[in-house]
Amino acid sequence: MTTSLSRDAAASDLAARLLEGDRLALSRLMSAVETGRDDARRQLRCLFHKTGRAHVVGVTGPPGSGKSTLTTRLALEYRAREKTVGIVAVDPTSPYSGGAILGDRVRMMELHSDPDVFVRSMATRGVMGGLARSTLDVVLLLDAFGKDVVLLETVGVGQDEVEIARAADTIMVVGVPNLGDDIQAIKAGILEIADVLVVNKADLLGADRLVADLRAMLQLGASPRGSWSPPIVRTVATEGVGVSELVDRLGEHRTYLESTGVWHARRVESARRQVRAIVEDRVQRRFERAAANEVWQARFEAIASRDDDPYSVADEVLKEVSSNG
Ligand SMILES: Nc1nc2c(ncn2[C@@H]2O[C@H](COP(=O)(O)OP(=O)(O)OP(=O)(O)O)[C@@H](O)[C@H]2O)c(=O)[nH]1
Ligand SMILES: [Mg+2]
Repeated sequence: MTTSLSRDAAASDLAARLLEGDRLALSRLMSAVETGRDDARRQLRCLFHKTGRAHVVGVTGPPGSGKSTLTTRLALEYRAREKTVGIVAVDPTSPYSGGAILGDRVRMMELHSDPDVFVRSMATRGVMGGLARSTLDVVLLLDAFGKDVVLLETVGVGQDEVEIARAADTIMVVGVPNLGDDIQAIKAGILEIADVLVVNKADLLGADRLVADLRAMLQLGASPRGSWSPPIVRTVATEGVGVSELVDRLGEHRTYLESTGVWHARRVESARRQVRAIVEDRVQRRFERAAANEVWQARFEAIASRDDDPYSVADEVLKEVSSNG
């Protein structure tokens, strides 16, 4: 009892320190969220009403398309415009410490030393519970911390990643020329959710063709995203070319969202997704805990020997996991 009380006190203390701008408290809360510690939920609950201000921009696209390089440049551009920035990189194939090129590394270090930028790489392998749930919680923490913009980098392949990208207010899809079948590489389920399309590596041959293909694709498909038609921006992330225009377009998208009520509608939709992610996560964890129990183990044996059936057992499991806490 004493320990849980003191843990509660420590928890609310961390949340209070985060609100005062303590970066250490922020990273400790992020770790608590990632490892699925129970007190993390209490802290998130305290902080939730302080969130909702940040513009969450999803940066997604095929591996190696330049998402991290572009994210670094975007962050620098936002800083030049006096916005504070959070960066969350989900399962980056290369550590978020800068690209192979010296210039990239130098710019990365510049970001890391800026107190108004906070960079977090999600170590997905150690994450307890759903990736979507923990990523969204980390974004919430940055929002509560007061970041104006949160850039969320995910590789645009796989269900989890698309799910995460969908949680952003503005989804930016980064394509590059010459990826074999260009459009297919970008398409894989993410083109249709793009609010802003980026043709990065515009210094390479084939950029014009990709822009033309994307434009044709956009004209073909009736825009599923209301009256907004996704702009196509060319960038050379390594040089910073096109980045200022990109920040303008992202800002316009936010203005569009707010002026049309789509902002609110999307947040309602993402509230639904978030609740679902939390429910799935909790049910799964309670199930794993319960299933380790001998009584349930015996029921599984009974199913195997056809003395019981999985449907009835599932009904009972659901009753049990929803009744205790
Ligand atoms: N020529 C050219 N190279 C670029 C450009 N942008 C990024 N690169 C290079 O492309 C490589 C991959 O860049 P990253 O930023 O790591 O790409 P990423 O999409 O984050 O990669 P993953 O996170 O591994 O999926 C690096 O070597 C960059 O220097 C560009 O505009 N032009
Ligand atoms: Mg990357």
